[in-house]
Amino acid sequence: MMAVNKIQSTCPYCGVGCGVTANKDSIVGDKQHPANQGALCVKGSALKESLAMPSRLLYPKMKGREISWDQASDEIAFRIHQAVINHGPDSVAMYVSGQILTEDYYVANKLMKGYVGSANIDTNSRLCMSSAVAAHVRAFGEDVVPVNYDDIMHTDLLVLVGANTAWTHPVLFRRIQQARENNPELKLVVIDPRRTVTAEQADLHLAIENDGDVLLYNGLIRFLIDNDALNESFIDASTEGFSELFNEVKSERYTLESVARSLGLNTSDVGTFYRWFSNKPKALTLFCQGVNQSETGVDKGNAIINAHLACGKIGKQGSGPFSLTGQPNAMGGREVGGLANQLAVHRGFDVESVRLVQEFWQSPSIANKPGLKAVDLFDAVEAGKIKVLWVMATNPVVSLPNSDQVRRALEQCEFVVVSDITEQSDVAAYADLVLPAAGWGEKQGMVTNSERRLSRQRAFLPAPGEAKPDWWAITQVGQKLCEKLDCESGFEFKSEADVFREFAGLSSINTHSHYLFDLSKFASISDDEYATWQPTQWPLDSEAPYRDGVFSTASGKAQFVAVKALVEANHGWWLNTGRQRDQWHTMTRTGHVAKLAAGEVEPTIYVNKLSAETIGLKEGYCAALRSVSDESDSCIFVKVKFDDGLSGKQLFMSMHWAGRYSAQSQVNRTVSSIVDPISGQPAFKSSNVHIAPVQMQSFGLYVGQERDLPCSDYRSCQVDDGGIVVRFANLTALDKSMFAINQGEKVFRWDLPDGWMMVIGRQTGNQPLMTVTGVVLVSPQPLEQDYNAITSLIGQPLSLNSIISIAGEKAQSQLVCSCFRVTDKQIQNAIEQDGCVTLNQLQSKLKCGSNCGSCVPEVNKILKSYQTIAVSKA
Ligand SMILES: Nc1nc2c(c(=O)[nH]1)N[C@H]1C(S)=C(S)[C@@H](COP(=O)(O)OP(=O)(O)OC[C@H]3O[C@@H](n4cnc5c(=O)[nH]c(N)nc54)[C@H](O)[C@@H]3O)O[C@H]1N2
Ligand SMILES: Nc1nc2c(c(=O)[nH]1)N[C@H]1C(S)=C(S)[C@@H](COP(=O)(O)OP(=O)(O)OC[C@H]3O[C@@H](n4cnc5c(=O)[nH]c(N)nc54)[C@H](O)[C@@H]3O)O[C@H]1N2
Ligand code: SF4
Ligand SMILES: [Mo]
Repeated sequence: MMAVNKIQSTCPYCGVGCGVTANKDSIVGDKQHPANQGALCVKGSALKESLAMPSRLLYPKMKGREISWDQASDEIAFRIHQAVINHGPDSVAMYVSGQILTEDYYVANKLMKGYVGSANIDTNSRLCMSSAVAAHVRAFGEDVVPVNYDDIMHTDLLVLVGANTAWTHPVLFRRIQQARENNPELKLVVIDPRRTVTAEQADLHLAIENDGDVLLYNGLIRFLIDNDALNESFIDASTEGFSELFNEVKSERYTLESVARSLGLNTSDVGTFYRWFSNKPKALTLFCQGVNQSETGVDKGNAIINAHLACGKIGKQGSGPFSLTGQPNAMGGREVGGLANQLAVHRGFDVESVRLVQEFWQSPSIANKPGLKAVDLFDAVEAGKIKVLWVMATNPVVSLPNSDQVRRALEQCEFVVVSDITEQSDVAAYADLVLPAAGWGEKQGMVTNSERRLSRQRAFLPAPGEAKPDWWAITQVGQKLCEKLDCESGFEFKSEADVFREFAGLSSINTHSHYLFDLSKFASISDDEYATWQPTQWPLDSEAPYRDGVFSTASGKAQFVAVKALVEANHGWWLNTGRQRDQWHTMTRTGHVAKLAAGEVEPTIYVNKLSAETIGLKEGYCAALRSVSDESDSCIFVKVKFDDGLSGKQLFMSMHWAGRYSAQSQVNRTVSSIVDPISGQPAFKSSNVHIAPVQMQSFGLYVGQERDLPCSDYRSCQVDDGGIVVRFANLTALDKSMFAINQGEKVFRWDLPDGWMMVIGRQTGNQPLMTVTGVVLVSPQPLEQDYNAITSLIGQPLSLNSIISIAGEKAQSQLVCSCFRVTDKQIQNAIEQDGCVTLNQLQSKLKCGSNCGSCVPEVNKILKSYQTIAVSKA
């Protein structure tokens, strides 16, 4: 039976935009929501645990001192006004996020562009979607994703390019698996230099060279030409610019053999992909950060779109290029105009658009040229050109490239405001003024997902302390700024619904234009209609965009872009970065959830075993990683793990490590800030780096309750049930005396064959035995002890014998299923000893993968490895 007062809301993580039903006791998938029909991935199903967040920011604070909202908004409005008067509008900037709601985004954009009068408002979507946005604008004349999720069920070929969808958009991947079960003829191709869990599921994996995508896709155009497979009637009727592309792909480098050779692939594999794309009646290409986060990100996007245009596989059910959105409201931000190079509602800075927007806003000023893109914006902060910076719902100290530069920039900026839900975000440390934001579950508004569907996030919890929705905070500042500017206030919104109505109203400037984005029908919806809003897709009047073959350009024709492949071979080590299955970005929302923290437990660099051995890297030991570029001399220490899904000199590291979990090993300290020249999106997936083994003298493990530990050269912290697990390593030997003992504690220390151990106990109540509060192990070798076993001792009566035996247990397993904490070892045992041969059998025995299903690909992989052994033995 459904618990009472369940509220329909939307998951705050990825751009799939799954619906949830929630109250304070439970959060489950919403069966009615078209994006997920009840399914949730591991992050979505851990939402309830994530809400119990330590260190919530509760009050506005100015340099550490609590102040009122009135004082805070006074101060911000004053600082903005002074900066504008003394240094001009461009000395003020906002850096916002694809995780704020449409209403937040709308008022932020209005404040900056209409009242400060500068387009220096950029967003972390610059790091995420800006290449795809630019590719859409070049090809279609507007930032439009021309497909729906449901197309997955109606296609014959699915191509995933630079997307580890099984981990990053898991509920959508589940739909892909469903489509394959329904239609065994459906083929799945994955194009990724890494053999990911997603790639392992594919019919064909093309492990291309880094950034080889444009070459591969231009080769496809060449193949279509050579095999008379172009859709000439579509090209003639609905496109322009094919002849330039034709001229480009005439070059010998685009022949099938030449492409395969350059990309290190088999000619037959490339040929298979080309034939499938050409012969299958329908094809969908899903692409994500392996495409966008590149020096040639925009060109890659257009290379993919070119292929769909050349075959006419676009604007039809089951076909089209599908840019997967990263964040829950990256799409809503794009609709509002939250990128520095957009004005509002899909409009740019042409004279007509600037006039229409200002007329609608009746604002005292209007930005009439693009503002600074994220990387340039922080350069300007460092150069002292930005005097007031307001950062909202993003953690740029971790997520921007060359992040030590970002730290320097923030340190010397005159006035930094940070709106966050926690004081522990890395950026909050640099704020002069912090504003407590109401978080997910406490705030409400609209989000738009990858398939252009607007859904509501709804509040089901009270906001703690004086935390307030971000839109409200902006209106407070907006109202006070208007007083100073002596103009009519443009910020008299009483509710989210008020903001949404105005935003929808602004989109009426697109009604009789070639722009598709138009929500003006909702300009006067009632509060009640807004409150009961059900997921709604735009364009409102058709099933999907461009079904009539008419695009958003002035001519109505889609544009081919004659993209050129790079001819650079990289001979050094290169660093690919991205996501882990169970963490969200900079860990502020997921690092404290024990079941999500158990996936990747420390900052790890993945490397092919053979390549590693050539330079003396050993598994479990530390490596030193640094950028080869001159701009950064930061070096980070990381743990080495072998991964045979990486070849050659490719390294992989996750982007997540940050803050209390491991600020010192945060990967972007070594990622250089090379960007795509058109979109300004950083090339996070291909930094040139140095890597070398580093000789640590001691390795340590602490399991127990929070406490101060000695400084370490390498250190990470994993939150586990009932305590923390700290892993550390030092360039010098660690002595027992370096561990401080707190009052009331008793400590037992003794030597082990290889190192030493320390158990910390405390007398609780009138228990006869002490209770274990912590265990420290230190050794000159990497520790392989099973932290799970040690964790089980914490809080138990102190018995030295059991501690010694448990501390000797070696960990040999890797967590596979986070929901039920099932390891690979347990799955192997179930196969070997209990004879499980199918997923169903494993699930009835261990439950693995039977809750959210995110680990099913990994479970299947283990099953498959046994089937392979069986086949090869037969
Ligand atoms: N678990 C989890 N899920 C998330 C997020 C999260 O933090 N955690 N974040 C969300 C967000 S904001 C985003 S943007 C998405 C990102 O989702 P994805 O883009 O799917 O994830 P990434 O791991 O960033 O990178 C995808 C793949 O690009 C590959 N790649 C690298 N270089 C190249 C190349 O030159 N060519 C090609 N073809 N591929 C290349 C990498 O090997 C990697 O496997 O995930 C969303 N979902
Ligand atoms: N090396 C490398 N770097 C990358 C990437 C990569 O693949 N590799 N990917 C890039 C991509 S695609 C992305 S999207 C970015 C993401 O990077 P960020 O946006 O920097 O990461 P988050 O951790 O999501 O930051 C969100 C912040 O907002 C806070 N917050 C949460 N809810 C609210 C709220 O309601 N209001 C307010 N005001 N604050 C809130 C959180 O506590 C957190 O501090 O990272 C980019 N950086
Ligand atoms: S796939 Fe997972 S993270 Fe993404 S919206 Fe759905 S439940 Fe949330
Ligand atoms: Mo993203």
